[in-house]
Parts: sequence; C-alpha cells; structure tokens
Amino acid sequence: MAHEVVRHQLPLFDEEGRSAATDDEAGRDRHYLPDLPDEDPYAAGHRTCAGCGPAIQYRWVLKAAGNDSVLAGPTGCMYVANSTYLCTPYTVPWAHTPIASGGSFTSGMAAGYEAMIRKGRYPGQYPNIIVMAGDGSASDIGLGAISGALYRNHDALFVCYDNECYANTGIQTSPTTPYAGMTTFTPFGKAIPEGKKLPPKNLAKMMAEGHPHCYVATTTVGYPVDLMNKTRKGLNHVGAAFLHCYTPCQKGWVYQTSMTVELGRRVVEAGLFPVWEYDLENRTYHYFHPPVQRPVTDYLAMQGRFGHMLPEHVATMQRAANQNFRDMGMDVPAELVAGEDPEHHKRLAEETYSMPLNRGVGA
Ligand SMILES: Cc1ncc(C[n+]2csc(CCOP(=O)(O)OP(=O)(O)O)c2C)c(N)n1
Ligand code: SF4
Ligand SMILES: [Mg+2]
Repeated sequence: MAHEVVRHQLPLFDEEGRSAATDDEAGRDRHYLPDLPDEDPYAAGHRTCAGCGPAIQYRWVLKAAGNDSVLAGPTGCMYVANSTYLCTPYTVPWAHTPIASGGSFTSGMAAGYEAMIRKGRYPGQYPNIIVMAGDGSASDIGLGAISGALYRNHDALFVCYDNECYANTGIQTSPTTPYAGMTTFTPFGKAIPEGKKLPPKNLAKMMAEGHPHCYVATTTVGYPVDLMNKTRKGLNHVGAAFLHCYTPCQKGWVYQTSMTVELGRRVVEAGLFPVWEYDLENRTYHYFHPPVQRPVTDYLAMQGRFGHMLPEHVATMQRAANQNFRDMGMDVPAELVAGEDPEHHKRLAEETYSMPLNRGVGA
C-alpha cells in the first residue's frame, strides 16, 4: 500500500504585522522587527568575506525554510567558503554537487524522497529540498540541468544567488555580469573602454517564460521579508520553483562592506533589477514598484567595478534602467529621461551622487 506524501505548508510573514517595517521619511522601509524564526540552519562559522551578499541570502533562505530542510550546493564561493574541512555552518544535511549538476542532483533528491515516503521507507514529512547555485552555475554551466529539473517539475526550490560574476575563481565575467561591469575577464582599456559590452542575461524571465508551470520570482538581499516570503511560497508550491536573488559580492564589486543591503535596495530603486513574481494562472508578472526612483549613478558610483565608466556608458545604463521602469508599468521622471543623453554626465568617477545612508546598528 502506498503511503501518503505529506508536505509542509509554511505560513508567510505578515508584512503588516509584527515583522513589518517602519517607513522612513522617503517611504522606504527602515526597520524589520525581529519576530523571525529562532531556527538558524545556516549558523555562524562560515568563511565568506565580511559583507558577503550570498551569505546573507543563505541565512535568510534557511531561516525561512527551517530545520526540516536538505540542501545542495554546486561549486562556487558558497560551496568552498562553507565547507572547509571540519568546519561547516549547516545544521541540516547539505551536499556539494559539481557546478553543472545542481539541477540533476536536486531532481534525484526530490524523486528519491517521494519514492521513499510512498514506500514507507522514510517516516517523516516531505522535507524542504533546496539547491542554491551561483550565477555561473545557474545561468551558464549548470543552466541545462536546472532547466531540466524545472521542466520535469520536481518538487524543490532552485535558487540562483547572483553575485554577477564567477567569484570563487577570481571574479570572472558571467552571463549576469552587467554591462560595463569590470571583471578579470572584462578589463577596460583603449580597445573596449566600457569593460563588458554585453547586457546581462535575463535568467529569471527565461525561467518563467520557458517553464510556465513553475513558481518563479526575483528578489534581493535588500528586502529580507520579501526574500523569506518568496522562499516559503516557492517551497509551498507543489512542483518546481525558481528564485533569482541579487546578492552583492563585496570582494568582486569593490564597495564598503556595510553597504550590501543598501545596494540590494538601490539596484531596484535605480531600475536595474526589477523585483517581481510570476503569476502562473494569468501568465503575467507582478512587479514591485520601489517608492524611490534614483539615477543609475546613485547605484553605480558606490562600486569600484564601474569606476572607469565614461559619460556615454552611464547614459547607456540609464536608457536600460528607464526601459525597465517602463516595462514595470512605472513613469520615468524627467530627470532620469534627461540622463539618457551623454551630455548630461561626467566620467562616473567625477559624478556627484547621493551618499549612502548610515544603516548601522540602531540607525
Ligand atoms: C565544469 C567546471 N568548470 C569550472 C569550474 C571552476 N569553478 C569553480 S567555482 C567557479 C565559479 C562559480 O561561479 P558561480 O556559480 O557564479 O559561484 P560564485 O563563485 O560566484 O559564488 C568555477 C568557474 C568547475 N568547478 N567546474
Ligand atoms: S568573493 Fe564575493 S561571493 Fe565570494 S565569499 Fe567573498 S563576498 Fe562572498
Ligand atoms: Mg557568482
């Protein structure tokens, strides 16, 4: 006799409730009140850089998922820095996979748990099965395996932690590295003054359009409750789910260590990383409209990887951001439209830009 496969249904965090944020004078959320779960399956003890965006994302995803979780991690920073011999931050089962195999390994785990539970060989509920792959893995080397897993609809959450480079091997360009983003494989120089010429691959939209039966969403480490709720929605969805999370890399992008979460908001406010959720029934996108719209310079000038940009490069970036705002159904303020003209800009290194707010403890 087949046994029933019982799945978790994780409640969402109430954005209007105790875990709600307090608006600052600009309408941005300032504080997240601490009624988050005590469970912390990604504990202290990892060896990522200070301010590492992927490490912040790992912690929040696992807090949202809880202790009944099993994880896979393809090769990348978050494998190497989290699995030094005899030292690991995980309090739940975790396995390393080759960089190309996060999707296939996780499919196997999902199919295995289903079969074992049905046959009565595994006594518990169906666990939260999660793979967190870097952008090099998810959008490039391991894309085929993840797409296959989504297509076959294995009941697991596939997360891309996107630090916009192959970080672990020395900050090489990946398909999600933005236009003009300097990496060791896209240095700027006389021949190619912008560094990287290509725009970033739109991985999340590829996943949504190509696998319309899956839960697909984007988020950033700038919005913890959004990230945790989308993690839970993806896990609650019976079938495959894909979450694309923007996660700054302090070492590769060259910015002040304390600005990781700030960048996670500015990238959205500058129109460079739309945050959305795919509506499976109507095949539409629900976009988050940031309460603040900024020129791209407010975002770019915080990071050394863009320091070489010339006026025409900044204008190209502003055009892309404005188009994103329009795609999101937002108006583009006149000041940002004016920024599409190179005459409007100096070299990025000489631009004035809005300074980061102090978001230190108690700010
Ligand atoms: C097939 C294969 N090619 C190349 C590598 C070398 N490699 C190890 S980690 C890594 C970087 C992975 O980048 P990403 O997935 O974005 O993760 P990140 O290091 O940025 O966290 C590369 C290229 C490998 N392990 N396997
Ligand atoms: S190189 Fe970047 S992704 Fe890797 S541990 Fe450091 S900050 Fe994190
Ligand atoms: Mg990466």
